[in-house]
Amino acid sequence: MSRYSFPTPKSSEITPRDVYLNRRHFMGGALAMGAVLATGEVAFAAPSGIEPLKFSAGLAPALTDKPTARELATTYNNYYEFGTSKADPAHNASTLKVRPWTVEIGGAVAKPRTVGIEDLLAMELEERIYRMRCVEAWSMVIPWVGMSFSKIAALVEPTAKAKYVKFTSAARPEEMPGVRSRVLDWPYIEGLRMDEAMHPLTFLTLGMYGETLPNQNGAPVRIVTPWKYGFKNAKSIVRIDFVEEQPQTAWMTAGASEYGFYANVNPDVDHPRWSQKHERLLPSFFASRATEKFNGYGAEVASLYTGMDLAANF
Ligand SMILES: Nc1nc2c(c(=O)[nH]1)N[C@H]1C(S)=C(S)[C@@H](COP(=O)(O)O)O[C@H]1N2
Ligand SMILES: [Mo]
Repeated sequence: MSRYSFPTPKSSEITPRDVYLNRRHFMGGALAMGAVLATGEVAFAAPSGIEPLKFSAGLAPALTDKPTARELATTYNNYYEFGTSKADPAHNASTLKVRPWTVEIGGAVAKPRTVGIEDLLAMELEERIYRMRCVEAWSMVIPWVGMSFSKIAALVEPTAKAKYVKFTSAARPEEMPGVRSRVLDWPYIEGLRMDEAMHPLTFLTLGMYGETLPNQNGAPVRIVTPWKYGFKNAKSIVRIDFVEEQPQTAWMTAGASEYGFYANVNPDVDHPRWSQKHERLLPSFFASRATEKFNGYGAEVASLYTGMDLAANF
């Protein structure tokens, strides 16, 4: 894995949360939502449960595009447990109880364990600014906070039988209105091949924009693989299993011909119902740009797929 050696962050590079609160943007948002007090200060209700995080800076391939506005990345979401339209999760996800929260990690491992969210938050965190690409042909640039998934694997010591990793999201009808209808086969299941999961870019994500995740973005813990379509990135994870067989994912159950297991971003393989050659980098709904193979992360990940037919294994 030596070709993936990222620079080691110095502790002097700890990024203050203010960097992503981006004063001007923040003030603008607050003015739109809140009231200006007589003192000139802006009063607004902070999103509940969101806390600042400590992390070291940037260990991802550099991007030319600037991060998407936080306001957009937290209000235009896919999270079917809270409804199928893009605005639903931001409206509905406050009912999800993200504390206490544990993740059961098991399967083909020497040391199965239950990890509390506090234990994960106490680990060394870093920020990764990743391009994200939804299968629906829109993209965003998001500053995530978390750690390489391989650190979690190291905790439980996968055995030689571990060929894939299966992620299971929470499915709580009382807290998640979408789970009361059968839009998908709940719980939401996703998976990665072992070498994909262990790739340094694969990110166990606890925060974004310098703070803990908003519920609509998958609080309190989700996975992020930036070279794959967004649906691979299971939100609000409660179980991680190291398994022998390729997991049957929720989207494969919904439509095996439309949503493959690999789901690598690939301009040459169209979705059966639309082209993947172009995408719209939000907030621009009009200017389309060429889709990049592996979402621009080919230098890092293409070697995982040497000799594989990526049209058959879409
Ligand atoms: N549990 C769960 N995880 C999910 C989804 C979902 O509906 N349920 N939607 C996926 C899709 S299609 C996308 S594009 C991303 C969106 O993540 P974001 O809202 O943080 O941008 O989450 C993915 N993870
Ligand atoms: Mo998506």
